[in-house]
Amino acid sequence: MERKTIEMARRFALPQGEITAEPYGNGHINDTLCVCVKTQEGTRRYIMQRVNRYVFKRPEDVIANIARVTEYLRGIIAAEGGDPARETLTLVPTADGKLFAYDEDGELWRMYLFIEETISRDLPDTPELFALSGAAFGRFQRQMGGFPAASLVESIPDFHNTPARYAQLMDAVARNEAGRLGEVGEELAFCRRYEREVHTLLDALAAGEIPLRVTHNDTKLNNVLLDAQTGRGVCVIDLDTVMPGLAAYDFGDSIRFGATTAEEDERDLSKVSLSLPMFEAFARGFLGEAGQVMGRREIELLPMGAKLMTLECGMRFLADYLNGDKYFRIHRPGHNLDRAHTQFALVRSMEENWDAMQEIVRKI
Ligand code: ADP
Ligand code: GN1
Ligand code: MG
Repeated sequence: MERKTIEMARRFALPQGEITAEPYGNGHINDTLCVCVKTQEGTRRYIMQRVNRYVFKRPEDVIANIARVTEYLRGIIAAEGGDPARETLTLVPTADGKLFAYDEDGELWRMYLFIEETISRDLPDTPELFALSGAAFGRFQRQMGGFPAASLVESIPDFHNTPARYAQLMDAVARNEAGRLGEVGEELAFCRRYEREVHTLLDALAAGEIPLRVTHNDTKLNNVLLDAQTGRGVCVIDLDTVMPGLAAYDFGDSIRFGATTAEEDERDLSKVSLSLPMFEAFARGFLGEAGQVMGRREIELLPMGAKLMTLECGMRFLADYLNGDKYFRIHRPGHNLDRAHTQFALVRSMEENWDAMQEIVRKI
């Protein structure tokens, strides 16, 4: 593997020097490597990724989206006095000027400049740091405000279409591909209670109450790089799912992952609950940036975004468990079922804190 990845790395336009590569990060989808090149001036680092072709059926479209979005952001960041090489991703071209390379198995690889002196987290350390990540995702949405949304390819159709995700779960139930249906009766009963509520956001869109925007759609805390010194959100990464979407998706997915008291795969469910201080901190950070361009109804629906994104992610983990773990990378048997459990526990906790969540958003 090491030899193969180094051969792959050599296809990109890197400086002269000895190359090493190591697995990197905690993403569930792509294979990520940190590539180091020892040059005469010192070591330079890069992120090289094999794009998951089960998840992304048309990986070249994903690269095209990312190239357009990062180019647009570079212009905005420079105009706002920022540092485009640090505040958005930079694709490294291949020696023959393409933004990706195929290996002999037909898998697509890409490379980014490594953004140095940053950290990424799976749980926020403090509400203050979480507010800074909220500001970064809110800023991303504000900066993308003028981009022609319809010109982006939908890299995964119906990605946050929660009713469609519900239907996919029911389809997985009907197929029972891995023979695990007997184990998940309670979990399914829980999801069925939401059969109507899953429509709330898309109904509001259809009724013209909220707008379609360019959204990131995968706003996990570990998809923003924080400055190692100050904790400021430096760069929003993992742009594979940037597509037309709703503000509530980006807000909600961040809350799902970061405003919880336990990791996404915690087995002790007594540890899982919504943290209201984290919720409030993120909402302040996010609305401080994105609030400038959002409407009243859009803001009101943010708590619903948190609940539906959490439920939806739980349904996706559960469906993947039923399908035999084909989509999300797992590290132990039952991993996707454990992940589904934390999501449903968090939805329950949100129900218990529902009035407080609404009140916090109203107050801000
Ligand atoms: P996945 O889609 O599998 O989640 P990501 O693109 O999020 O893959 O990358 C996985 C991890 O690699 C991130 O959480 C982050 O820690 C790190 N990472 C990704 N891109 C960069 C970059 N340009 N500079 C530094 N670290 C990065
Ligand atoms: C995946 O790629 P990563 O690990 O940042 C997934 C998200 C899920 C998340 C759950 C393309 O995100 O939608 O919310 O796992 N990304 C894709 O942790 O499906
Ligand atoms: Mg990621």
